[in-house]
Amino acid sequence: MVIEKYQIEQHNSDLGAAHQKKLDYISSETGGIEEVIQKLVNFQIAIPSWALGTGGTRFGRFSGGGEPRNLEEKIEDIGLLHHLNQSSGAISLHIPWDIPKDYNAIKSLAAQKGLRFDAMNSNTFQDQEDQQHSYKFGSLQNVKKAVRKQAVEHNIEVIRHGVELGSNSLTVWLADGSCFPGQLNFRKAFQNTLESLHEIYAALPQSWKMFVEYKAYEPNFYSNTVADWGQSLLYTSKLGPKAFTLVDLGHHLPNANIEQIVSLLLMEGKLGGFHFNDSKNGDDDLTAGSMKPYQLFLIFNELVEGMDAKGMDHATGLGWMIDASHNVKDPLEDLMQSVEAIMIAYAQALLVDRKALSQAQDENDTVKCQELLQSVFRTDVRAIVAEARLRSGASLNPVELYRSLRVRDRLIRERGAVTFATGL
Ligand SMILES: [Mn+2]
Repeated sequence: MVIEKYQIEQHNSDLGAAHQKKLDYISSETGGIEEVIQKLVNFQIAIPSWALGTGGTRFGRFSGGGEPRNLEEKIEDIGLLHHLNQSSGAISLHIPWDIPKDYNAIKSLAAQKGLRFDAMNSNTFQDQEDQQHSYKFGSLQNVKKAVRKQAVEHNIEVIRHGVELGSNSLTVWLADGSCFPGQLNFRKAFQNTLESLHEIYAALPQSWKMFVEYKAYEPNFYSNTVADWGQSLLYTSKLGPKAFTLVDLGHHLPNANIEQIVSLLLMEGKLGGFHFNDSKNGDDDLTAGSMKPYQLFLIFNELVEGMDAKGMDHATGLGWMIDASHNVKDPLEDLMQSVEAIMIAYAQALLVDRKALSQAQDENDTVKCQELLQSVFRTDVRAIVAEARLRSGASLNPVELYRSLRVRDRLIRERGAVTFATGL
């Protein structure tokens, strides 16, 4: 299904007067709004192919109905999303779940929807049917050379698919690790993993980046071979200039100071990309900003400060992606909420008075520092975010329009009530 331009225009016209009132108010209260709007217009967040179906837990999975059944329908869903918000102009594929049958057909479908191909994701955390060796005891870290070789070859195959589609980065997330003390020689596991990553790195095209994503625990519960930012940074430093650390918000132990991690990785020129989500307990894969919006703002505060210090383009300097998938919401509504939360945090971070903050820091004026950050965090910037959408030709209120057009009902009619998206 497609959303027609006139439907968006009608919706925007209905909401236009109320929106303008809010925008006028914030424009009168806050300076520099125009620049913020332009940055928001440019900012795009990639959607992973696996976020379009209802996620699940090891206990169960409940289909929401009308889920995309193949890569074409996943692209169609992200196209709908992008049409509604004009901020989701990229798709991130997972191999082997999303192997295209016809590269040109997939490329032209994505182009029609205004989408580009973001980072490619490899998968060595599951065994596939036709696979010779099992990843039960790890992939790139495995004590058996033949298993490592198979995992390396899979990653190189993922790069090949990405080259065909015009992607320019590979994200490697490993489930490798151990469940029990003594199971693994940590040093050997690290060295095996590094050697395997080197082989994959050697296959990267010139313009490509490799992102090494870390995760504190799960599915392994005693050790993870890329468990934290320090370990990821060790790998990426040893690999070379095309290797970067990727931060997934849900992959930290509770109370980790993610904003500090981001700041230091940026300082080292080793922060490559971001996976947004939110959590209460661990890797909960919840909607970005649904639990800890202040933390999301503080992270963006460091991102903006750190990227500006390096003269980086906010929109293209890092890979931005949502990585969330849970059991209870309509996935498209969930993604719209995530994108909105990210845009709000980004807009607020852009409004921080950097000069005043830096001065207050130099004067050890802790109270002033907090005032400066929290006065921005407590500013309602939703009209600025909506204005950026309006100027891009998107809808003022994507969730409301999505609901009034009964998009999910139409998708269920087209695809069926009990469909399962491929992947998780
Ligand atoms: Mn992730």
